[in-house]
Amino acid sequence: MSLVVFPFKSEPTSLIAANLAIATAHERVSEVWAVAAEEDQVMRSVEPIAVSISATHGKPVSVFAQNRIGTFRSGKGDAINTALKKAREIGFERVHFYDADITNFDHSWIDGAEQKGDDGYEVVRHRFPRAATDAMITWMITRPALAMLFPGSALARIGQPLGGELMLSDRTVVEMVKDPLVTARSDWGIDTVLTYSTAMSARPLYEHHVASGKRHALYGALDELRTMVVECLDAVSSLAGLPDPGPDLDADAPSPVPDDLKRIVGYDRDRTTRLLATGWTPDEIDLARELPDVGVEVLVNRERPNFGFMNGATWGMTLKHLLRNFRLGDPAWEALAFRLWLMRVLAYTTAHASQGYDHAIDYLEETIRGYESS
Ligand code: GDX
Ligand code: MN
Repeated sequence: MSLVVFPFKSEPTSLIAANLAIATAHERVSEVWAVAAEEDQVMRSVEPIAVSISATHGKPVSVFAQNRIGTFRSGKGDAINTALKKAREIGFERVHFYDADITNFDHSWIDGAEQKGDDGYEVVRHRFPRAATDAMITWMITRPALAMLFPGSALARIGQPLGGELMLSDRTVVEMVKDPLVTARSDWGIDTVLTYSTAMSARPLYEHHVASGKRHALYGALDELRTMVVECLDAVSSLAGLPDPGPDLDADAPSPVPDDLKRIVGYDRDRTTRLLATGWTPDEIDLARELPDVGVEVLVNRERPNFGFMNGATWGMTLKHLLRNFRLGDPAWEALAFRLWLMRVLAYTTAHASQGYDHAIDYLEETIRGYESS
């Protein structure tokens, strides 16, 4: 039987409750866990709801706080590792993970993964369309970097390498709990290293397609994503030089994207543009001067927004420089990496996302193929 795990931090209690109830009601699911960031008010508000869902369905539904396991900032990775470790001790046939903020979660997610598990796949990843200006870390950092580091491999083609929605067989759980790359990664880097390590452990991976897309909380100004940007950049650069998992990847065929998803705006462009000028330090300016080719253009941002130059090719070159030189924890590097990513996101939004969903996604896919052969 299967376990379903939701890491949660600050989602509305009603949304967490709805998702816990959906998972608990599924016939394949024998137990559900909600792993809190800490023992706070959110966790206390979920506890009584879990008790009542458990009583309704006659299955254990547990709410507990994550342990300190990794060596990076304590974040989502500690929650995932806490669940993996505990699941390994108890023993479940399969373990599913879902973000707690999904607003269109239903049994089809669990069914899709379970069916492929029945077909023998040990790792099933959910893949789904997202708004053209959502997933900007996936599109601008993780997918390009995986394409550059592992050209021709499954890692260069996985649709949602940062997705928190996946199912692992018990054997895969055992492998992940033993893998220091995974157990160390307590921060936002967890999704990246899990993608890599599961690709190495279970071949081939399966990507299950969720046609309705992933609906979840979106962003205001993109500074809300600053920590995620630098941690995901660090995580993917930590994979440089590691073995390649090979090309095999099985997946559902894509399907038409819902029209309303095509119209969703992922972030606030004006508030994000204002971030380009703020907070430059002498150390960040020095690092920007050393960027290959783009230093002068980048530094214009101290005076006025300037990002049109950050096209796909220029970003590819800049990202390569970041993959080699970026240092997590160094304030100047973190500020510069985040700012460069903002320029890339704004350039893409202005030149491509503005031309409509289908154009934008085709363009993004084409950039990934370009990075793979660069
Ligand atoms: N227990 C715990 N502890 N849960 C956390 C923590 C933490 O420190 N931080 C976040 N979470 C939960 C959160 O409550 C949610 O359920 C899930 O983790 C994902 O967080 P969210 O804020 O919704 O992330 P976002 O911005 O949706 O990012 C997702 O997509 C990114 C991407 O594809 O770009 C998420 O799956 C990221 O891991 C992924 O990088
Ligand atoms: Mn989310």
